[in-house]
Amino acid sequence: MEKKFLLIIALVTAVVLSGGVFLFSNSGGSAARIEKTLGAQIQIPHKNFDFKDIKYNGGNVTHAFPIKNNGSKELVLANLSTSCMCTQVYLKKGDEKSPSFGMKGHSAASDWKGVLMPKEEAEVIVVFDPTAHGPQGIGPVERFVSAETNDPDNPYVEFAFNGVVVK
Ligand SMILES: [Cu+2]
Repeated sequence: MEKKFLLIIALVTAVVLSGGVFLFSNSGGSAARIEKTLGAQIQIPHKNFDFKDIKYNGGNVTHAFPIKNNGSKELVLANLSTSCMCTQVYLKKGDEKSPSFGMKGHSAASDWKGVLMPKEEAEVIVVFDPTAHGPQGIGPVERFVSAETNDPDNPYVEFAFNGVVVK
């Protein structure tokens, strides 16, 4: 009888503990920390894009913003995030894709960092889901995505896009 009771206590404790661990891991890791690097220099040919008409039923639309490390030291990007839950962002370098990041506070913080060697190029890819806001989301949209960098002159960069969601 006493053994059974102890077993139950052990089981309950195990469940509570694993639940605690799950909750903890679900609350997200810590954001990446970046040190400014003299000689890292991000070059951004364009920071704005107009999708014009975006068909509500046409599926996600994407745009690639090219970036380049124009400096002499490694360029680091981290803490990518978007202004809204309808928008995702990731970094693409050749065939390599970073994880996809969403709206700050709505997705777990990530310590992911992307590195561009001197003269290396990459793309900041934005993905917009025109159905994310439902039929009420028809009409003009304006969103932005952002990233932190180790470029002392551009520690925070933003890319914006706009368009009109149409039926
Ligand atoms: Cu949105």
